[in-house]
Amino acid sequence: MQKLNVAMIGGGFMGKAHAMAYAAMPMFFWPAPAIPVRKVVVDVNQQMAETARDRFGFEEASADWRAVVARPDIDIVDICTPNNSHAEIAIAAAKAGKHIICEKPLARTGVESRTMLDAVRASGSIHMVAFNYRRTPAVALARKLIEEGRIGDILNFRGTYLQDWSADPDSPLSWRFQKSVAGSGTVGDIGTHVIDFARYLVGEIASVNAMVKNHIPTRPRQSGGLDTLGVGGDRNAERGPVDVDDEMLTMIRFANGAIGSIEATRNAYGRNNFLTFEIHGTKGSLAFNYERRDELQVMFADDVGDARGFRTVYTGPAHPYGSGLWPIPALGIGYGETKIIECFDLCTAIVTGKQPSPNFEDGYRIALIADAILSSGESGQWVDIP
Ligand code: SOE
Repeated sequence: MQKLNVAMIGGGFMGKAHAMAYAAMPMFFWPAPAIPVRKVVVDVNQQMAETARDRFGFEEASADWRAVVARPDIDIVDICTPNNSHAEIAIAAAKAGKHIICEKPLARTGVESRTMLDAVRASGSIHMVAFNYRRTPAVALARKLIEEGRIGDILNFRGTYLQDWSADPDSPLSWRFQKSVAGSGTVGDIGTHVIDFARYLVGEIASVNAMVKNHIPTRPRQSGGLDTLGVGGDRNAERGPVDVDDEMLTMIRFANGAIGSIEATRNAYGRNNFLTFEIHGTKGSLAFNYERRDELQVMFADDVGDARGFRTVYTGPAHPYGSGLWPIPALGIGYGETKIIECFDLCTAIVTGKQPSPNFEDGYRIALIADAILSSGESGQWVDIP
């Protein structure tokens, strides 16, 4: 069986998720398309890299991503760093002829994302952007039902992503609140996951009309670059400026005539990973909430009159990716499983030579939509997506 040597750049939250997926993918999907080998992990200094190596089961540790990306024995470069370094690493990896998986959002802006897309087009690499939530089996099932015409023509899409980890105004000023590093706030960080759902399930977005707001203009500065997602820090530290959005709400027009809305905020006390959609079609409806991710709510208009209404389908072996996952519905899908499936799809793409989805083309399109939301938030006007 083919082996694929992985160089993972970044040993934080995403590094943990990706490393687990490399180890677990062949345990779930067998025969595996290929065996990913955790070859080398890179972090900001040698000590952190060695800790990541020991923790995540890599063979080697390095603090020099440029040297690692150029190594002839590396097949896949996996980018798990903050947004401002995605483009530089991806372009170097493409030039070195590597296959690439990059954490989301692809980059800080559409322009920056385009440079990455151009680089992978020129190199012929397989490329993927890690919008993992579409790989939740219930979400993939929704797509299958839509493709089969089971809910008819799509009329609308309502999507939300609500979290509360940044609601405390005294939580630390991490890179996620700095435009120079993150590109944007809620729009790029979590709004893009919903944009990915909208495009995956309904189709291309043609125009947006948005409100975008910052609620907390300063936060206590933190020492070090670690992102603790709202936890810890010195509440009394000198405060620094937040120059990104905390909340977005946009109307959307799809190219196929459907309409919809997307809301996202990380300041919704009580909401943790409230990533949802509801889709109405001419023959039925679908609803999903990631906080209950084993379930897809389904309603078909031709249900008999006295039993009409949403029913709960628990995903299992009968559903997308079901043959590789757990043998009984509702045993439990988690964040880890979405990353395992992502790894399966990446390795399948590499061995078959067929680009996976979402790839850098999708990441670029999503970045253009994010740019349009930010621009509409400033102008108050409808903005067409180029
Ligand atoms: C923080 O909002 C975050 O870690 C996002 O960056 C991830 O994409 C999301 O999956 C979980 O929350």
